[in-house]
Amino acid sequence: MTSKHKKLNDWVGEIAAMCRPDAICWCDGSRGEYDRLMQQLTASGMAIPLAKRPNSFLFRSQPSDVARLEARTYISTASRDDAGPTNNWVDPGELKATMRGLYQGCMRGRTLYVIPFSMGPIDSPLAKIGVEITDSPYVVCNMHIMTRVGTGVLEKLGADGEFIPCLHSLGAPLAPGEPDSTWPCAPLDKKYISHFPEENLIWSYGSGYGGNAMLGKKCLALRIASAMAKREGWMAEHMLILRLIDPAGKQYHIAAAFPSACGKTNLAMLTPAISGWRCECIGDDIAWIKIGPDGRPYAINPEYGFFGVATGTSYASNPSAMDTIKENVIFTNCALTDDGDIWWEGMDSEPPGHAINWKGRDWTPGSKNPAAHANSRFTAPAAQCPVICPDWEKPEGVPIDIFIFGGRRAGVMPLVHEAYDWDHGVFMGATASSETTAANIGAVGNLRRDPFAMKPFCGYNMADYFQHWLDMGDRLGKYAPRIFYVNWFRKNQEGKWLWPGFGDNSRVLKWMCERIDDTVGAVETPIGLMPKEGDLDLAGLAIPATDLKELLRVDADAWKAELSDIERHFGQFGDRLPERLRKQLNDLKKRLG
Ligand code: SAT
Ligand code: MN
Repeated sequence: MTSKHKKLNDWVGEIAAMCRPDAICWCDGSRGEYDRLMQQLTASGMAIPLAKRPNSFLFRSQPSDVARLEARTYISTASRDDAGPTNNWVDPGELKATMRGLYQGCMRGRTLYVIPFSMGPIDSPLAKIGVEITDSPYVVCNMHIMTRVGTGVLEKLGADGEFIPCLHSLGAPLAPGEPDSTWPCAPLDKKYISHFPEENLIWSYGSGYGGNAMLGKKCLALRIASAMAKREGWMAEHMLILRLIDPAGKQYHIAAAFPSACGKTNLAMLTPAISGWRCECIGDDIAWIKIGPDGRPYAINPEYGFFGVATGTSYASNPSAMDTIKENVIFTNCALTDDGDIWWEGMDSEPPGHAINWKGRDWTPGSKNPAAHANSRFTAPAAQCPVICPDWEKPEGVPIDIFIFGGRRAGVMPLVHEAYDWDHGVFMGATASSETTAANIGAVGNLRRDPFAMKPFCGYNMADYFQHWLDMGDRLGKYAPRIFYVNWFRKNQEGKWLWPGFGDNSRVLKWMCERIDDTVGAVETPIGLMPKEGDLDLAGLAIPATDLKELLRVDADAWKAELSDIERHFGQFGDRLPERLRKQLNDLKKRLG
């Protein structure tokens, strides 16, 4: 099969000539196709069917291929400055030459799959079409869940529609008769996740994991889309989208940006601890936002599934996620129990007496190695989420009322503060910070500035991205969402978390809703507007008064110490940093005295 689209057919032909696969398969996105591939993967030992979860499979990656690889991720623009100081850059000509060398014959012994996919509901004016070429059937199955795949996409593409070419190879050709490994991939120094935003092109080589390989997600929907959004006047953000409904039935739509593995999926599927309030999930990772005909910002979730962190997920922390992953799920790097189920640290159940850990070895409780990898994942259809919003596939999206930024900080950052105005909110986003997690290869727990949680995902110069946020605020005017900053992770002297988090986070969201309805006031502090004593709804929550005080304390000395770090952070952008953000920094300095 080929398509009616000459440019697409030519591209597939060109890639096949370079990569030399044994066969070419055009994916139709059907259930039959998924089942066939999973059968093959099971037969070859890569997929382990789970007796306890219908149509669900466990995969174990190679220990070197367990997360995103920021050090091997490139934004390749003609001018280095256009990628900016927060991205790795190599000249496009040079990078393509290197990668072409790697791609030569890289699919020998394998099948080349062509995956036409839509990011966003196919009929949405905000949707974009991509076509991924991959030699990984595991990636095909994940793409089936994470994006809208198949013939409907080719129909929309027609003979000359626009698509974003996404090339992926495991970088592990097979000689005739050579047995395959259960997780083929290339060595670290041969892995590349490359983006050419000036021509909307993605080339990934050598990794089979997550966003390195399912190219619709971080590569297309964030890195390439952010650059397109800048050019076209919309926004591609690393944000969950949720609908909060108050006891009277009033709806509020919230989009929130946190770095990977900081609880986005948990917040997106929140079970409110306050009575009468409900939450519906629209997306857990990415928001595409465009100004609608009425002037308000409308958001869609471009994805079709969740690629959530499994480790730590439990009925206590996220019951909706647990109910989402009962069937039709791909698990990666979880532990396997003797009765054919998965397990990970932090799951409600007692640890199994024996399991096979994510490396495929025997594991018993007390073993010094974890059973599941800290970045173990589930890939599950969004439609299976019990609190999925009935409007989650609305082509025009939902109108956003509130933006939230945040990160994981043991100190300094209070539970919540509100921006004085849009520019101040952009400053909060631009200076957002977090302790690093296992979602990226590298040290865990180091503090880093992660502006708008987009540091690993912004496909152009971050300073220009800041300017884009300022421009969008100017265009939105009175319809600009209010901006808040939260930190669920503040700790006391003993290193214990002060805030219970999870369902109790609804208390903080309620305060935000009351702020936008103007039914509660706020205290003006040097860093922003904060809840007045008694304004946070704490009914039914036994939290010591001293803990609450500490959660809402503005530590002026610690903030003053932050200023030099913010200055250093801004300094890297030189003249490209918008003047309006420099002014915000000076204003903060003045307020801190
Ligand atoms: O980039 S991934 O898709 O592997 C996950 C993440 O970082 O949130
Ligand atoms: Mn993410």
